[in-house]
Order: sequence, then C-alpha cells, then structure tokens
Amino acid sequence: MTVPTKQKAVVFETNGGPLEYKEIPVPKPAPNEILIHVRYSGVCHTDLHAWKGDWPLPTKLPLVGGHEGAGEVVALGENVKGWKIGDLAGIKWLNGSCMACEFCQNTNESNCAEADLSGYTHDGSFQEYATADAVQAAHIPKGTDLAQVSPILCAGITVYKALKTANLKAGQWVAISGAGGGLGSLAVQYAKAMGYRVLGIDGGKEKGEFVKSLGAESYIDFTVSKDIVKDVQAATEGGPHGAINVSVSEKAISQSVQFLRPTGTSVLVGLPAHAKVESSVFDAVVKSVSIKGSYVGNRADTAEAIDFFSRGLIKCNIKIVGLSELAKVYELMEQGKIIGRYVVDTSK
Ligand code: 8ID
Ligand code: ZN
Ligand code: ZN
Repeated sequence: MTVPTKQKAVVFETNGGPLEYKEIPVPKPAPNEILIHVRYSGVCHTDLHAWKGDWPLPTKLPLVGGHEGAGEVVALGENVKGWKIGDLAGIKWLNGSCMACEFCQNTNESNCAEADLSGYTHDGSFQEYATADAVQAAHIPKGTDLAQVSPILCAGITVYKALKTANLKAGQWVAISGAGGGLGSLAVQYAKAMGYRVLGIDGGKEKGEFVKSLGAESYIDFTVSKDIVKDVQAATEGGPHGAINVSVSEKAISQSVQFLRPTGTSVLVGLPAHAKVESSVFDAVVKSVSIKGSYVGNRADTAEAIDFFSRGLIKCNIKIVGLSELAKVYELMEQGKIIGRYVVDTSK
C-alpha cells in the first residue's frame, strides 16, 4: 500500500475563522499510533463547538476537526499491537489517555486529566489520512459500510453510554430531548433496542415524523407545546423514568429535571455553551431525582455500540456530502436544520 505525502483536509487557524479546504502533509504515525485512510466522517455538533471555540477548554490551533472517522489502516507505528494493514478502524473523540491514573484504571479514560481528543487537541477525521492511538481506535468489523458506521463512532457510543447511565429497566419510559438530531436519532433506536418506551422531543413536524419512524411512541414539538413539562408528563403517564438530554438548549435541560417521574434520572449529554442546569432543591429532594453527566464511552461501550449496529438494530439516517462542503454543514447545523447526521466523503 502506498501512502501519499500530501492530502486534502479542512483546516482552521483561529476559532471561528475561515474553514480552508486545502492540501496539507499526511501525518506520520507515532510509535503508539496507526495511520488510517479516512473514507467518511460524521459531522458532530461538537465539531461546531470546536470551530467556534465556545467551550471552556482550548482547542489545538491550527486544527483539523472531526471525530467520527471510518477507514482502513494503512501504516503502523513500531509499538502497535493488535492491528494489521487493511483492518477497518474508527477515529473517536477519545484518542488517548495516560492509562495509569485512577480514572483510566477504572476504564473511565474519558475522565483522565490527560485525555487527548480527536478533532480538538489532536488533528481529527476531516482529512484523508489521520493518526489514532492504537489502544483507543475503534475496531470495525470487516465488510462494514464505512459511511453508515461513522456516526456510531461518537453519536452512537455516546447515547448508548448515556442510556446505560440512566439505569432503566425494560418497559420504562425514556424522554430523548433533541431526538431528531445526530445523537437523538440514534438514542431513539438504542433505547428501543434496549427495551425502553421512547418519547422524543424536538422542533417541527418533519422531525416528529422522522422520530416516530425510528420507533418513538410519542413526540412533543417544543416549538408548538405551551407547557412541555405538562405535555411530557401526560404522554408518559406521570413522567419518564429517564431523560437523555442531547439538545443544545439550556432551557430544555432544566425542563427535563422538572418532567422526570419521581426517582427518575436525567442524563446530561448536550453541551450548550455557558449553560447551567436549574432545579428546585425541594422538588429534587421530594421527588428524589438524579442528575448525572455522561461523557462519550469507554472501549467496552464502543465495542457494544458497534455490535448493536452490526446486528442491524441501528440505522444511521445520513446525508453524504464532500469534505469541501463542511462549512455549509456547519451552517445547517447551527440553524437546527439537520435531520439525522451529515457525513463527509474525504475524497471530494
Ligand atoms: O459525550 C458527550 N457528552 C457528547 C458527545 C457528543 C456530542 C456531547 N455531545 C454534544 C454536542 O457537543 C452537542 O452539544 O451533544 C449535543 C448534540 O449533538 P448533535 O446530536 O451532534 O447535535 P444536532 O444534530 O445539532 O442535534 C441537536 C438537536 O437538538 C434539537 C435540535 O432541533 C436538533 O435536532 N433542539 C434544540 I438546538 N433545542 C431543543 C429544545 N429546546 C431541541 N430539542 C428539544 N428541545
Ligand atoms: Zn461527537
Ligand atoms: Zn488517565
């Protein structure tokens, strides 16, 4: 296999600055890394946050974003074990961690103080060839459709882990807030596959039809509802046992704590800039609700989330465009116009 020395990528020099589609050198894998020929990459709302720089965590600059990359292994660093040339590999948000601290010891690598993040602190998948830590890169089964699987590498893993964090039993209700988006549309399907009853919340009729086609029993349109809390509680016979917050809305997150059923769990996933979650202490105590954060997933969550996909239980609703059109995808995402996920083809 010949690896070129130059490739196409989307790069920005400053947060919020121009997104340049241009030629850059192909990176060389470090001793612990594999080099992946990225064929497709999903575009996550996190990539938009990274470009804007609206989180209290600085990005590397200049930066190649992207952390839902799927492709083939084309080179191996000298210390790499467990991979061979030609294997299918995935680039995910957590690129690497110290593997020694108390969090890493307990498989909570994403909580490591030295976590290295693809498309944030490490150049990511919006390029034709990208390096990834051999320990953290996702193993993708042979024969998998690389465009279809790409959104699983962040969105799928994240919502699967968030649903586990909600600690629900089969037959219980879960509300997915932001159900029509990239994470939400997968959350609806994982929740169904795990045996839960799903209520989706998002904006507009088209997203409602989409969310119901994925298996949600009920849909609340936040642009129409006059009282979201009351409507959600009525549709779920007293409030959902769990809520997964994948919207980028501070208000929606606080509402989720209010509409929860007593003893329920609200899981925080979406990361609107500068947001706070608000809850009445009295209600939280008397209803005994839990509010938990959930941050991507570990290697076992990754393998399990891919396995649900491989067994045909999860379908990604994708629209494929060329990498050169990334700026347009960010525009649509900002306007909340994306249904499901956009995936970029790195060859165009
Ligand atoms: O590990 C994590 N915690 C993690 C991993 C991956 C992504 C967190 N995220 C974060 C992203 O950074 C982003 O803040 O999750 C959030 C959602 O990412 P996404 O699914 O990639 O975004 P999207 O496709 O734009 O979907 C967002 C949906 O929320 C809806 C929108 O209409 C859209 O469909 N929404 C909004 I904005 N306001 C809403 C509201 N008030 C709402 N839905 C219901 N109620
Ligand atoms: Zn992501
Ligand atoms: Zn660590």
